[in-house]
Amino acid sequence: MSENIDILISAQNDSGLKSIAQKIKSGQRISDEDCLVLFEHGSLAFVGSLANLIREKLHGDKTYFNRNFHIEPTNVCVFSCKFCSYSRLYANKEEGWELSIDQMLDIVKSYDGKPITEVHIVGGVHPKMNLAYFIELIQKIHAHRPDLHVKGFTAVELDYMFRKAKLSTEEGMLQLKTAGLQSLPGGGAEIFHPEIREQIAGDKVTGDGWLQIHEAAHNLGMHSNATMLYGHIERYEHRIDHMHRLRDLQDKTKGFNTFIPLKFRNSNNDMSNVPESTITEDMRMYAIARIYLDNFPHLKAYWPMLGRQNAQLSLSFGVNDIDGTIDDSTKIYSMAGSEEQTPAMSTEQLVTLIRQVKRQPIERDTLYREIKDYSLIENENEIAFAN
Ligand code: V47
Ligand code: SF4
Repeated sequence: MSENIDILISAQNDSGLKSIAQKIKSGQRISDEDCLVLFEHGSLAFVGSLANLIREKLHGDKTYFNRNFHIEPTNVCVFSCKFCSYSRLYANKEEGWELSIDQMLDIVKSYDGKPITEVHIVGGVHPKMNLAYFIELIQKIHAHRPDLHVKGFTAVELDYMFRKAKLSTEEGMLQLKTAGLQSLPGGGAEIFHPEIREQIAGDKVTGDGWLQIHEAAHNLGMHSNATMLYGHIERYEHRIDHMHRLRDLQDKTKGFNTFIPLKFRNSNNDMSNVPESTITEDMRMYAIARIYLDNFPHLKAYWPMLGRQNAQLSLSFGVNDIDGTIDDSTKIYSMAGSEEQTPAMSTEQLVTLIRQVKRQPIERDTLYREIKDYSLIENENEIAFAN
């Protein structure tokens, strides 16, 4: 692999790209200016090979997935993000839903006896679902199934809950942690830079507010993920600013597990006039994120949004995790035009997807502790699956 990179570097005529590649090869951090050069001038093959070098240095061929399921308490939302195809102002028979605690517990109970390790809880921001409501939900899930890792609530939901409860971020987070919340998903980050954020998500938590909430969680020993919604009206400079803020916070807390670039999908929303990014641009985005975010251990392609074949392709462009939702009733992408209308993949299918591109399938828990190495299993029948 290292010889291939030497060939790539010596074949490079652009002296700027050549010196960036040398930096990456020797494990140095790239600057924002370098990152812009990669976005503007790096070919897919160039950034892809460098990202793959880093991916293989960090993880070899290991490709992680986990067994989880999603609960979406509601799609009623007080905010009005322009890219959102999913939220409704109020619940009605056709399009809006709001689940009671018992209904959500029934979803949890439907996985009894199945080897699921995580529940992922995210939804719209319902004016009546407050901190006390979610504390009760988490406590009940925890009491029913203490081994299940509860990953829940975007910084957008948390900011609203804490403000309504008139609590500081630290106090609110502590209450949720005490109830049994173990980590935070990466949603709600969008693009931090106010020039873009104000246009696409102007009424919800600011970029600084999002970062402050994740910092508070990290300070309590909780881990979290970070996303970035790209491929709409932002410029490369905004993507770099976004990743810069994440890299800085990660230097401080080391609390992020995974970065998840989310490709903007344009169906059924107020930004349907904005064209979607190409697959080439998506793969360049993954690769450059892998190169720039040198302190993030993992890079995830969320297959229900990207589609399974593109997620498979991303494994050659820096990605080492393809989520692994066993049964994803998430509507946020299907309503925005994703290929995956009812996203669900069995463990067997996930393992096959990873094996087809000669990588090593590893089932992990939320914190990336390895549960099972599927490359050691010869007999397909031994791949037990949960659904
Ligand atoms: O914040 C909304 C995005 C996010 C669209 O942490 C859209 O493991 C594309 O963050 N086109 C929520 N994206 C989902 C999320 C997530 C998903 C899976 C795993 C994890 C994790 C986190 O969905 C929102 C927003 O950025 N989104 N609408 C759209 N039209
Ligand atoms: Fe509400 Fe989230 Fe949709 Fe924004 S993206 S409108 S916060 S559900």
